[in-house]
Amino acid sequence: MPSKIVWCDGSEQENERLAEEMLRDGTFISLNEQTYPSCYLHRSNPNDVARTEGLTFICTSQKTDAGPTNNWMSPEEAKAKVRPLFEGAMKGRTMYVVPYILGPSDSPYSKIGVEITDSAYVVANMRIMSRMGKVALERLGNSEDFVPGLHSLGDLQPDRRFILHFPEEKLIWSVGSGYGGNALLGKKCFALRIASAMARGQGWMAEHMLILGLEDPSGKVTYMAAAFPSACGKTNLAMMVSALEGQGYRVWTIGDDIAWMHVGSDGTLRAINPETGFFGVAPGTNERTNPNIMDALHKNTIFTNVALTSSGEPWWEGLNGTAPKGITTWKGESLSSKTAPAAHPNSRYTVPASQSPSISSHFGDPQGVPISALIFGGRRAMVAPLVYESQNWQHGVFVGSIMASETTAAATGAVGVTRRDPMAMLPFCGYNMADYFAHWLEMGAKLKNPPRIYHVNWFRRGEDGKFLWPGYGENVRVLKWMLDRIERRADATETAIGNVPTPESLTLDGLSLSSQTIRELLRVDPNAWAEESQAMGKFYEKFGKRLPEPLHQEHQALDARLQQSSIPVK
Ligand code: GTP
Ligand code: SPV
Ligand code: MN
Repeated sequence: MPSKIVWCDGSEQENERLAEEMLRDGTFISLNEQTYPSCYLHRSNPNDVARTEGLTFICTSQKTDAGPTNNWMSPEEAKAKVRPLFEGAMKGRTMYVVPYILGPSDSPYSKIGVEITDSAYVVANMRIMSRMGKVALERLGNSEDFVPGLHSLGDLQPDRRFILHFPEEKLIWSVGSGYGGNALLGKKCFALRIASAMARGQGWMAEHMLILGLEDPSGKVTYMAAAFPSACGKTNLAMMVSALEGQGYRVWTIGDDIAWMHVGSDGTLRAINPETGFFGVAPGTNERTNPNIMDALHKNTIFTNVALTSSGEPWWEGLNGTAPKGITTWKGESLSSKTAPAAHPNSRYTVPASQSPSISSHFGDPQGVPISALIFGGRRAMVAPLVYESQNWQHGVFVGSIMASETTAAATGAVGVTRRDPMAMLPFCGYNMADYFAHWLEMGAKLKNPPRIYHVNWFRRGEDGKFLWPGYGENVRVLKWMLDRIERRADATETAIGNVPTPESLTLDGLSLSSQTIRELLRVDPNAWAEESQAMGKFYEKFGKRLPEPLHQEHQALDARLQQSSIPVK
């Protein structure tokens, strides 16, 4: 029952009008017009600051089709429960109709969604994150082939918040949240949860992956896609300024969060980025860690839940030293030991991808880019080495399926708890994860030259608790090793878990790492991995008979290799 309905065309004028309205009603706070033109700060409700995985449901007629890692309700129960929350929810508000394309507008791999929302903030974000408005309606034409998404802020109370997915009818309902992946329905809800279920049926893949191109000194670009869990380094890796630029290695960005991958007519795996913007983590972002985004963030950017300096500029922990005097926290309070941190740990910027100096000339390529390497990774203080290579596709799928990572502020709940997060898709797989593993195995068989599969960990810590690896732009050294492996130039040591670089095979010149640190970074401890293997077994048990047999076999083979290499400790 909205008081007004607005069909969004995505135009500049519409965007300006919405911004003015939001400045008037306090949804937007203007930023310094000299240093941050057309940039705004939004403060979300303090109870609505991250994805809420506990309130996110996959609604399939059979519970087993959602699988043991998803929350489930039957479609009937879900609709009966949540429909009342939508009744009259838009009274006195404007309802926006937001048509959008995921993927390049001329790509055969792109898909259309229509989000209905009562949040102007959501509209402004969707305009940056997708090809929104007229362009989408034009592509849709008379077709009914689009994914409808119904969104309302409701009353923003967590006990009346639900993020519902109906993969069988390709439908999304979201109520009670205005934040990120809960509310920008094109992102996690469509481009990952609904799309992963569609992709399974149609023989393609929708993954929580960045896409980058690594240029070598000859100018050749090799494309890689990497799945790390939320707030574990995708944006930073995708946009890095390479520490080996002097040697001719550069990184180009195609995407920072989601990859849709198809088998091309030439039998290669081709990836497109369904999005057009970056919804990135602000804390920790600075001139050293991500100079490209720092460059991009100075215009046309929406900041959410960052702090505000007295000169009207955005600020967050890890930007530059300690908080400047007179700063206002993300909640609008003055900063003190009681109100710290100044920026919410999951504060974010929404910025057009085109504004990054690192954007690839193939960003909008309708055919996507050919992927030569897939990379899995997590945040592990211990156990996982800097990098290792799987033996083949099946082993690589096993490596992805047993990924684990420490939880971050990107979702509500405890931070720093190690959990299994297969392929970084635990919160995003729209169907039974055992079937998802089977789909991965099947995709390998369809590829003429399947990409090599790697695992990385930038977050291993030393005895002093500090990160052993400098990370960020230095991560290019690990990408270069992968490239050298693909081109059969680099050595590796076979271990129980996979191939680990020999210290000499890594390009480490210009880095002052002791040989002891390098050894520690690359160390595979059979005892620690034996424990890890038990945890994998427990995780696999959840799936019962549905778990594909090849993964059981890979797990047994790992155990056998570990037994050979370990010195038993009592
Ligand atoms: P989502 O947008 O939530 O999917 O996250 P993401 O995977 O894109 O994570 P992002 O690149 O935004 O990084 C999240 C946090 O990890 C930031 O605070 C970064 O500063 C930090 N980080 C990223 N890369 C590295 C790295 O190589 N080393 C270390 N130590 N920290 C990193
Ligand atoms: C993530 O949590 O993985 C994100 C941010 O990319 S959100 O869009 O809020 O899900
Ligand atoms: Mn993400």
